[in-house]
Amino acid sequence: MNTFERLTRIREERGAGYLILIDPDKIAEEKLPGFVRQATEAGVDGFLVGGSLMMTNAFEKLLGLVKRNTTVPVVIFPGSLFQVSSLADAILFLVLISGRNPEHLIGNQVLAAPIIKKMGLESISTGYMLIGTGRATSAEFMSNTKPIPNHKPDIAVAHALAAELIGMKCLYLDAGSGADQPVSDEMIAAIRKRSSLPMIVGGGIRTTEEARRKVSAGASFVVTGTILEEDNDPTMIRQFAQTIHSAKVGA
Ligand code: 1GP
Repeated sequence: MNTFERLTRIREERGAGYLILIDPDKIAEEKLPGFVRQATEAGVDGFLVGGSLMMTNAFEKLLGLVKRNTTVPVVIFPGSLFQVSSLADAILFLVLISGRNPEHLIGNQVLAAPIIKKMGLESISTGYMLIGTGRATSAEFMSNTKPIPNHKPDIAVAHALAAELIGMKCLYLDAGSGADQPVSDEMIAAIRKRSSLPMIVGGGIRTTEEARRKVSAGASFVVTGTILEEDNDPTMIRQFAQTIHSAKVGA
């Protein structure tokens, strides 16, 4: 079973899945193995590894540490061409569809594709949408794109449908790491009404109640990063996992 099939099975069996984003810049190397083991025991369904700005030169080393300390899927969430490695189970092959920057629509993909192919790394074609919910985020600044306004669900729906018709396998709605507010429930619900593509939702999710609402609106996977960097308490991870797995799934 490949990683996409494993993630699909999680969605089928648990309704929705819980993913933790590990930004290699934000966690100390010595804390990483213990954190990953605790999160795995606490019920996380997978790890995303990456960041829109990478100040460390130890991306691959840290990715290897994550991989060696867990049994759940480890998927690269690449912020740049430097974040490609065969140590992961798969990579989200992102196309930044909310933007109109050709480098993130096709330029970087052309540069990365031959390398990913040669590595034999599983690639999950993902329509990535940045949603603007407040102050500018690193992802917005670094990608040099304008996010979709959070109060414009119809624009997001049109982008999601375009991704589906192009043949992408997955959507990622991201308010950006550390965003003031998460993606609105209305936007998630509007997309879910029109598309059955798996939908990853992240950025600015700080409470279990917010995570529950995202699943009820139609998110297939909820991502948290910043909240655990601020307080990496395994009890909190367990609560997020339980809430996401028991939430009523939006249709
Ligand atoms: C960002 O969706 C992720 O790409 C996670 O966001 O760090 O705000 O939880 P946070």
